Amino acid sequence: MVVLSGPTLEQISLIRNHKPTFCSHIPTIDLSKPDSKNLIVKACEEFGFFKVINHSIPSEFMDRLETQATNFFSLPTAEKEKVGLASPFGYANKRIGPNGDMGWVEYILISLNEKFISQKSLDFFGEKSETFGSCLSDYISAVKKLACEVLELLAEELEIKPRNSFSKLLMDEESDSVFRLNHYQTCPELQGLNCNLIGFGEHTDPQVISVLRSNDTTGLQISLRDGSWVSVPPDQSSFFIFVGDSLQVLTNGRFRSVKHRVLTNSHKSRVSMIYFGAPALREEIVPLPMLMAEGEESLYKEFTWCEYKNTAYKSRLADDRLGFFLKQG
Ligand code: GA4
Repeated sequence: MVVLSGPTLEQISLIRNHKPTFCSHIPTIDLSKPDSKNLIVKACEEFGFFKVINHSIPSEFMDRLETQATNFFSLPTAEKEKVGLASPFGYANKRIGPNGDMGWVEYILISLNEKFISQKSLDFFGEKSETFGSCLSDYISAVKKLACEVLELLAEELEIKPRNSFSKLLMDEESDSVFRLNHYQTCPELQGLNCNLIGFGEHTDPQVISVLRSNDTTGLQISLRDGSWVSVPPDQSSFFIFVGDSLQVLTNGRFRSVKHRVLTNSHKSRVSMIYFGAPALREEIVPLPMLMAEGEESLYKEFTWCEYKNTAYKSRLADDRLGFFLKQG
């Protein structure tokens, strides 16, 4: 029997004798190739997930931010807490969201919504840490552009006009997008025990689209249509894209918001950076009329991003949040 000490460790789920199945067929989109549009649509329908290569974002952007993040996470706790304690924005260790979810992860969550950016994080990333601030803004502008490019390719392939029908949601000045830096430390107490802690429990992302980049450490898993979990081989030079709940609704269920989770690696810590592209709070999340066949009805009740986000923050990580908005059920 595995005996773990410490009150917080006991609250974090553990997977024993976990033998990861590596997914050999993660859809991979080469953005330099013209046939990518068609493959992106297929990947969004089948997996709600894909990997992007040849994306033209300079690797320095990723490397510089990773170095800044690693330096930040190696600071003493009291220093890290100066960013402000996450509620939801700021720094937190193990606590995820407001409803009791726990994971073996420490993170910084940053609002990109100009109206809500907290003064504390501005002080921290702006004045006190100019380099961190500038690495963050270079990186975020680049991944936001990538997210928009992907959304525009999707719109073209689906023959949605104008081609910015999805991307304009992220480009809106009041877009409520979020950025997250996660640090999954190794857990010394588990070394040699053939166990993995849940770093970030299973969930779908509520937003439109998420763009993830991690260092070269395993841990990310996605859930396939049959409910099985597969591990995603890490690739620090590529980006991984997730369809979020809002994009599932905008396509009336044609695209799949993918369930994913992160297990900790007992030998090597993992650092990931994720951009969550979201609409403005006032935006209605309804299927695009151009995607609806004649007589087709929306599968979902009408809601704004603000309403969906409020529901998300009342839910537990693993809840089926879209289920609350299904017309039938
Ligand atoms: C999951 C996706 C993003 O990381 C996030 C998370 C948010 C949080 O960590 O504050 C939530 C989670 C996420 C969904 C349900 C609620 C809210 C934690 C949680 C239990 C920033 C987001 O937007 O939703």
